[in-house]
Amino acid sequence: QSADYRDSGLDFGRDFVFGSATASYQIEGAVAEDGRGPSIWDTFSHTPGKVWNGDTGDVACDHYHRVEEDLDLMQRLGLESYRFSIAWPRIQPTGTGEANEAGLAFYDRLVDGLLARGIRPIATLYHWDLPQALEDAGGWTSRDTSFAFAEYARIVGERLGDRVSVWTTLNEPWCSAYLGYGSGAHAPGHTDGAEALAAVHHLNLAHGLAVRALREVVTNDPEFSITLNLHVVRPDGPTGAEAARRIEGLANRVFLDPMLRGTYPADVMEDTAAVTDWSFVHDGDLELIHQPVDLIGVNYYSTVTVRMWDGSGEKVVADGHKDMGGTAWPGADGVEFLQQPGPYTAMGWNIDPSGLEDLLVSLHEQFPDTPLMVTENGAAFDDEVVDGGDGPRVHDAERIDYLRRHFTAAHRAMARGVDLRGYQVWSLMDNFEWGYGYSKRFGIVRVDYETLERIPKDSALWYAELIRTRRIPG
Ligand code: PNW
Repeated sequence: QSADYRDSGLDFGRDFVFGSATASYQIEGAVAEDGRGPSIWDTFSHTPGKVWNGDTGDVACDHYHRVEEDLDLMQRLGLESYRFSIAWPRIQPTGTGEANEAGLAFYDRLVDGLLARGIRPIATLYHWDLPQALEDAGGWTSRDTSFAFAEYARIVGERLGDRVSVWTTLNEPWCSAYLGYGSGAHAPGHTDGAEALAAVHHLNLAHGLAVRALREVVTNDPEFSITLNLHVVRPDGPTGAEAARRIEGLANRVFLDPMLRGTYPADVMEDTAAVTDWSFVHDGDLELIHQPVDLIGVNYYSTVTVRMWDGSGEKVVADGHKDMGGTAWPGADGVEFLQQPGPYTAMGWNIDPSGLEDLLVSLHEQFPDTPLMVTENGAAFDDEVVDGGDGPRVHDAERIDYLRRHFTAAHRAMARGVDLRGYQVWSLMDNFEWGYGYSKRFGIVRVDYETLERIPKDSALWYAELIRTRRIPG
């Protein structure tokens, strides 16, 4: 059992960048406005049976129309950065060709609104809303998508490349590849391990090509990064190390190695040889993927515990993924994911801040010259709205406790020498939680989906105090 991490008073210093994060499809709504084309998440969410309750992002938090109000909210909370994503189908409705001026203008206003309030823009180019037209041509199983992505990156870089502080190419390519094409839990909902591994490579290639394209057009010396949901894998028993090697390979090293070392892990290629021959990796691709990055973005929520299944009894697969008929782990059929000890969030994800400390320290040891940023951390809980006398209140003590413990973990990692530059809490507001629709609330601000009113939860006020004082509140 880990130390409880419930510290207060720890000082993060002046330079640490405290912010919060969202993503386009999860908050914007206005899916058919100003020339936006359809994305794979429009298609997926409108397909019966894919998303809880038939929820879609059609309206979401209506952020597209409430951007000024949301900017004012960020300012009131004292955010120093805002991590948002750009919807590719607003910029290029079919994924290639002419830029759509209205789409560029929206993000132009957002970035100017942030700068006017002293908030640093952290822009993610791809948080899962692939133009549907590109999916119809093969999506991430096609290498053409990587080259289309570089074109899109160039268009956005030309427009915003004088004002964005941090560019992130992709958000969690693990999810795009394995949940999108392997398990079927995310758009486009395919269940084919070979497709998932092809998607891994084309996402890696897209990252490299986009960094190269952005570097050519930006003018303000920003930082370039990628955001990964690296898995913190705990081994169990005598076969735990073997199982952990496989899962760390598929989840972590298959992204980190090409991007930061210019190689694919040989053991992962061997483990998956029966699934794919990796012929989608062409000569020269690894050099293209291996672009210098200034920052690794870390999304952290929880941990997994693994061992090899001994073939007897029912295989345990408590990896937290909805079973849509495929697998998120091609070539790792023999791995068991054990039920984690609690406590849990409303997602059923175990709460373990030691995983964040371990992950940050491990990354720092592997890549000592690359600074880190927590680009997502936060929790869904079943919030209750109560009458506070002068209006509705959400006393989300569990979320405050979750954040306190994870900020403590981050601080401990820093005390151990990790160069951690900032922390973007997921999420600024309740939003469309992918396959779970609006049933899971991650916000530090509540969204009333009837009135679309924003109500800062107690966690938002707690976070505002942390930002103001630089210390974890008592
Ligand atoms: C991340 N999984 O998603 C995303 O970057 C956010 O958009 C999302 O809202 C947040 O975490 C909370 O879920 C994930 O199944 C979705 O392992 C699913 C998984 C991991 C991350």
